[in-house]
Amino acid sequence: MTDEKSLSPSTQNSLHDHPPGSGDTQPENTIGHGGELHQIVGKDGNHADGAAHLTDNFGHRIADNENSLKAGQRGPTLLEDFILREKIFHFDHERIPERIVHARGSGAHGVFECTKAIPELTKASIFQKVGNSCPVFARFSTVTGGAGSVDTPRDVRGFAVKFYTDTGNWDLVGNNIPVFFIQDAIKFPDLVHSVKMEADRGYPQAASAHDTFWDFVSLMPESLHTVMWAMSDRGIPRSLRMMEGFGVHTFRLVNAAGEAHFVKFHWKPVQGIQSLVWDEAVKVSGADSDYHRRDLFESIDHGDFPAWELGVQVFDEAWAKKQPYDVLDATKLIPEEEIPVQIIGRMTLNRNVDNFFAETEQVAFLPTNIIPGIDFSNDPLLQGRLFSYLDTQKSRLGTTNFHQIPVNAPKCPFNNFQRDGMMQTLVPRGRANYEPNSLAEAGEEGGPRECSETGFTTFPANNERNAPEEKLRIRPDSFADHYSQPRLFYRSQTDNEQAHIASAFVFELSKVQLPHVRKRVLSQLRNVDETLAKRIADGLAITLPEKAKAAKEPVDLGHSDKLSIQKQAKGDMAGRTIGILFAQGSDLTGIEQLKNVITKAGGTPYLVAPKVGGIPVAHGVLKADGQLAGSPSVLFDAVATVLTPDAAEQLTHESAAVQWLMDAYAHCKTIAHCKGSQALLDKAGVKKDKGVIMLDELAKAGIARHWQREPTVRELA
Ligand code: HDD
Repeated sequence: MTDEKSLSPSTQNSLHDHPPGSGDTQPENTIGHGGELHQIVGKDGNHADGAAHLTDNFGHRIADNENSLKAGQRGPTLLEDFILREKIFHFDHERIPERIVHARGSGAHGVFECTKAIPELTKASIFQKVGNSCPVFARFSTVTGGAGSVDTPRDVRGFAVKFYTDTGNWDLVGNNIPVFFIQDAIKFPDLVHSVKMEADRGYPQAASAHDTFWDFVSLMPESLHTVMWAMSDRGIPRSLRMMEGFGVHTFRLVNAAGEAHFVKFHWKPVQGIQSLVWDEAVKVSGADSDYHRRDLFESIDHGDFPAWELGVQVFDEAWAKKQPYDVLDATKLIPEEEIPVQIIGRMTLNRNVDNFFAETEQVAFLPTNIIPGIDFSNDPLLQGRLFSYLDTQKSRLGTTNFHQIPVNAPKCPFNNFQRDGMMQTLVPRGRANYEPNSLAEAGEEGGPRECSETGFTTFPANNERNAPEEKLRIRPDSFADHYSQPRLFYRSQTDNEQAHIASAFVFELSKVQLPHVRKRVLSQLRNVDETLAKRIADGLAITLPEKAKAAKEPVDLGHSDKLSIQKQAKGDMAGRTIGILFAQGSDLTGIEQLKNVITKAGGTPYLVAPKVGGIPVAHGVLKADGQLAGSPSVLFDAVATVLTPDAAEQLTHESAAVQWLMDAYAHCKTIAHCKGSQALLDKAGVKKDKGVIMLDELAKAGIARHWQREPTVRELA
């Protein structure tokens, strides 16, 4: 145990004593308590096999964990059984309120490293020198569904990162989409109520395809831009590792001289961006409802650490004023062609959580967690968020002391005169719990003091754009153009991506029961792009309604290639999983060679067979990683078949095998096969194209999706 007397005031409140970058929160098998750490597993008295003694919460050893205390052989259970009561009492209270949004999430620890120093832009200590680093905790989430919902609905994804810097925690609480549905925080409860399950019927879960969401967005044209993104392939990411992240709002960077620039934050996945196709997302939900969570956990577990580059778009007030949109409007993005993204750092997630509840569930992100050198802007959405998050943590975590939970505590010293409260775990000493005090003059500990040089100071900005004095409940005119940027987004997509967007609208609106809502969506979309509106109307077999009156007529903003996933696609195998189907008699050497090719390229081979326990192959016995019916091809980025003609023929009578290839083909995946597999390919309707290749061509061909195949396998809107 730590010698209490030797603790300095600053270390008294520090729950952690690890160097930045270690990614650690606590030594193994310890719990934080009173500012010190107590070992759960004592050195003495362990069982012979090394296991610790089972105790109750107060350290009393338990002799029997199988039977409650009863009056006689078959008599009633006794109230005096404190062991039973404590166990059930604790269990009854295991759940805490789930997040009202972003309830379903997956998190991991890692490290952030500065790769480009920007002292001219910010005094934030982390960006002063290349190589400066700090631990991070990242949590990715869906927005709409409950904590137990599936990973692959069409939805925006949360992308929240907590940087434990040496000047305090900085939380960048963003999404995988650079814009947001609403401009003013006062509309957030309405937005969320409309998209979550409908209030009377309690469904649909984790889906926007229902009346109330489309009713709301059709009445709020400002939401159209984010709706376009959500209807695009961005709304169904292949993996949490393969999506971009955005801070969304315009923030400020402030340098040591007190000069400020506006900034937008971007996360660029080193793994590349990749999405599912809708049919695949639907099937993945059934095949593996934890698809994203498992993928993140396993990639970290295997040492294939996901990484993102942190980028910034920096601009000043003068540039901002010249734009046809307002940079304080969170429904607008700044095209990268206008202001390029400069890469300044890299985040690597390298450690899975030890305990999901303690870390991923209890992590509390606060946009108010900001560090000297970074500041807010007057974006009215951001301003509302600055209230909301602190509030929600109190209701989720039950106490104002949620900052003491290890995943939330800063890794630098923290000291103040905030005291007491529920679940207080710190034990401050002395009587200095107020300030100013002169106790130090009497030789007592006087506690911490403010520091005007190093402390956080707010950038003394003018009220951007608006006259300062009046109190107004208004939307500025500069927020009035709701259509130009959705148009820019739509027109920047490939033909095939545009078809996906149109089909997504058709799907969602086909689930809408209220005909006037469908019509209103279309009347809004006519302002974005007439051809898109027409495609959707055709897909729904309804007539195009009148165009909605625009608050401000849209302008043509051209194209931005960075808004398209397919224009930035990476075809390599790194970080991807390739399913290999084999059966009795398959060529073991061929399978081994294939596995080598895949592993060498940084991919993961996954063996699939009709039976898992080991089947005879030429020459040997081979165990599969997954059984055919439980490992559909939607779980893989590409597939390969190594089959004898006899086995292929036999599998033509197995619907799971036929479906395996049919889906891979319909989802435009690479299919590598041997000659022996032909019968199965034929049965599945797989036709030769650039993506249907022989096994030995895989290394060279890579595993990009073959979108030119799509019109032959699917009728898109
Ligand atoms: Fe929010 C959670 C992202 C607007 C109120 N939000 C939450 C999370 C993310 C975002 C990633 C999950 C954090 C985690 O993993 O624990 N939210 C955003 C973005 C927004 C946004 C990118 C717009 C640009 N949010 C927003 C507004 C409000 C909230 C306007 C309220 C006025 N958000 C919340 C919340 C949550 C939350 C209710 C639920 C759980 C939590 O905070 O910790 O306070």
